[in-house]
Amino acid sequence: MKRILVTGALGQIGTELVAKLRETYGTMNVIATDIRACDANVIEKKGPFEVVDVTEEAGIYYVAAKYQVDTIIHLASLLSANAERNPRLAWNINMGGLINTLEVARELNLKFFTPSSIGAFGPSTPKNLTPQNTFQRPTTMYGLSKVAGELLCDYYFKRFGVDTRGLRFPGLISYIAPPGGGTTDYAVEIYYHAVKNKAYTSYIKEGTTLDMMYMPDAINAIITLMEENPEKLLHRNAYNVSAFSAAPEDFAAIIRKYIPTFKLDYQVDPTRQVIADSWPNAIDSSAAVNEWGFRVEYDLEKLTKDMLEKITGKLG
Ligand code: AKB
Repeated sequence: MKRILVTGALGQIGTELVAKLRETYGTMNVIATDIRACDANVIEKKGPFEVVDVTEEAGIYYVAAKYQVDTIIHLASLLSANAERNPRLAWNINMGGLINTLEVARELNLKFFTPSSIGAFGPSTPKNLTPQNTFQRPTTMYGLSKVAGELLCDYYFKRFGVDTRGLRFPGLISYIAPPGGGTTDYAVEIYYHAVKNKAYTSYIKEGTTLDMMYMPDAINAIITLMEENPEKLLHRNAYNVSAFSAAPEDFAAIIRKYIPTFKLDYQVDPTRQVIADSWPNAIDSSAAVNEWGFRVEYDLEKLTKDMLEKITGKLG
């Protein structure tokens, strides 16, 4: 990767990914794009930024050609809970945006990355040590857009030779930009509420275990995968990747090491609980480990210490 266009750059992943890519490849070589312009945003102030609506192919093509990029990292998408609220819009953005960016990658001969998700699995998928290749019959609009997206990326690779790559991300935890409309957002909220109120009401019920990862490990995984020799990538578009599995009470137990009076209670949101129940408990990341050396630095303990420190600093 030498010059990279990022869609959805103002989102949870994009904000941190753009900063890291600029540090690694040079500020002017990373073109941040998003559907919204945001004057106050640090991304815009520190390097190239363009407003791009991924449902319009011409706009993506124009920016990719203008900056002569060699890679597209396509992040713009609706997350699971928002997609359930607006299924038609989710289809248009998640599938329309993906095929448009893939077309631009095909036309301009660009490398391509887009994230899939544990949401690409469904109730018939084995819940524990979920294999790399297994049943994928998700029951959510988000999930089916992710499975279709994995297949579409396979198709563009096989049919047109586009160098597509992707990861099935778990819930991503971070303190810089908030997640927007996901099922796993509670795993971020719990830390903010712990610092501010020493209490959190979880919309996901006790005992619901899901895969998670800290953002620095997710960013590192994207860059490592994109830099890998393509011949090693047998499962190029949809590697299972996870750092650990945890339920809400597991987060609370570690938070109490730092905030002993922290209180967790529950008020379950049926929509997001149904989504969470349809996802695996713990996926198997061994294909990513074996094919391109996927590894993580943060487990739940280390992540919790860092999140609490950073949020305490941020909130003053
Ligand atoms: C969501 O909850 O929708 C996302 C995901 C796991 O893909 N964080």
